[in-house]
Amino acid sequence: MTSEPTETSTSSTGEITGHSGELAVQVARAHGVETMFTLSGAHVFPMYDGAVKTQQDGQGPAMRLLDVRHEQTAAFAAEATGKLTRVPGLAVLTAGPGVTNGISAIAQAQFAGSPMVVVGGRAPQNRWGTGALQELDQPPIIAPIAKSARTLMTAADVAEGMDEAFTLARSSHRGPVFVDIPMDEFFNSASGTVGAGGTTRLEPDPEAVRRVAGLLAEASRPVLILSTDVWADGAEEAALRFVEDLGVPTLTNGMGRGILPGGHRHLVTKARGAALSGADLVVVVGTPLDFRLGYGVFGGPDKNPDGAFAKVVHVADSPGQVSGHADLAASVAGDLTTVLDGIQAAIESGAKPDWSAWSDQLADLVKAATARDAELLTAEADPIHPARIYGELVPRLADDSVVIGDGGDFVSFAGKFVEPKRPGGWLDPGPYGCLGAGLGSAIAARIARPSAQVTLLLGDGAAGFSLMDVDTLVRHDLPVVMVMGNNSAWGLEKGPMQMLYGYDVAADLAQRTPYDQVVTALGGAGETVTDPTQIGPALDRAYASGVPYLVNVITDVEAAYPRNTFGI
Ligand SMILES: Cc1ncc(C[n+]2csc(CCOP(=O)(O)OP(=O)(O)O)c2C)c(N)n1
Ligand SMILES: [Mg+2]
Repeated sequence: MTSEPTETSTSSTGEITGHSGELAVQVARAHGVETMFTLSGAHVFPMYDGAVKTQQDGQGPAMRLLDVRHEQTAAFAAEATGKLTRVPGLAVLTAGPGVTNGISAIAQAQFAGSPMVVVGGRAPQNRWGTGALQELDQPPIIAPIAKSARTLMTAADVAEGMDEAFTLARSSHRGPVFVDIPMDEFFNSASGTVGAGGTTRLEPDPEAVRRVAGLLAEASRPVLILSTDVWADGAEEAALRFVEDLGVPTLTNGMGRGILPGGHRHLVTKARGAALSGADLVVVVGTPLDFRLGYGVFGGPDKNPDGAFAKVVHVADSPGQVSGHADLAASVAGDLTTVLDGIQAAIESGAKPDWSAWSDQLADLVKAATARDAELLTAEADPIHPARIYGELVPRLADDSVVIGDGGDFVSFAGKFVEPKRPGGWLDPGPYGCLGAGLGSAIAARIARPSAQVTLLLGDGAAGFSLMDVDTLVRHDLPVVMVMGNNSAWGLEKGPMQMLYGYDVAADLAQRTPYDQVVTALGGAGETVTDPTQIGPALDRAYASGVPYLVNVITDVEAAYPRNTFGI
């Protein structure tokens, strides 16, 4: 394909003129976007032409076109890019089915607060209502699962509309923004201004900050929870300072994992139950008080010898995120670095609290749990216990590793055993829990962190949603190591159904399928492993291969993840 740079396209900031695709791409570039994830459709061709022109104009980083095999992969790749880079990911989806195929990822971005912009194609306005191909009014479908969803009706609306979309997506509380552009207007030209690409930051109420500091200073057994928005808001350094200087026992989850590197003395994730049951104050930073956190109720008569519930403080990046259902002792909303630094300064201006007895008690429990884990991690059972895979994988993970989980029980085991060394490298399904994000996330990670080790953990069930996009890894030369826990079942559904009914249906998959051969057929490589002692050598071959490589480990379907909640 050839495309001449037009004289009308100008630098990445300032006045620009061009067709809607050029305008939209220039705005995206001004916001720091470097990759467009897409699957071809004529409705969005101008976006491709806009990208090609950036590859020729020498005015800044070119917009890379990354074409995939299913729009869900494009949208999940954009979502993961938002999570990893903290710059909105960009997915470009063709009209109608292209857009509807991206909906799960948009919903996931809304649940996880991931900054992303989705540009949809749209049937031409000059034919609207007469039955053009794929004529679907998309914004009303997407509005409930996005920060904003609207049509940029004319080419003259595109530059400003796109700037608003990116600014909104990347401002607290982050999330997905959808725009579509009618096809006739997509090809039309107009002028517009491209700015430097900004964001907005919210100042917290100083009085609220002081109140939280007061509660923390008075607490005897506090626990801090650091989660996704701490990373998304760029507050990971403030959070680490806060924990180390004050000595507060801390749990991490979501993208917050790694803020305290695995093994850190104040990280008590392995004593989570005891920490949350025994705490007299739980300070939750950067995540909703949802099912993963017992809806914000900690302690109480069945958990705690003195029967007391913990006081709960909710710290959020924006007022709309503060829990409306939990019984809160205090809350504060705003830029999380400012909030954490403010609380710390207020505490340090008084007598320094001493939580060392509580902290030591939890540290002993962490030690005991680590010793218990060691047994599972070295299990020699045949068929292989999924934990053994992590026994082999964890020592091989690099400090800069990006670890992506797409699956059920197999990924829950990862949550238990993998403790990242740095923040921003752990991508799990999060509160939306959508299977199928795997290949899109892996593509995004390989691009966002070109020199990092990238590992995708796949359940055999989850793999079915996106494995064809190994083709994308191969075509774009994106080596990723995929590790599959293949229990020949939808394990996370089989176990609970057995528990509820004493039998299960619709939970078995074909037995011991050699999915590595699928990857090989698509141009990658891989192998099947059935002997626990062979997992390590297979992983070494995978990391050394330099190609998309699937280590397909056949595991024991009976080795279900021990869980006591179904997430409701
Ligand atoms: C899109 C989607 N469909 C269905 C589910 C329900 N679900 C959650 S976990 C799970 C089983 C996953 O199986 P697999 O990936 O093989 O992992 P395993 O639990 O066997 O380790 C299913 C079907 C879901 N979360 N997302
Ligand atoms: Mg499975």
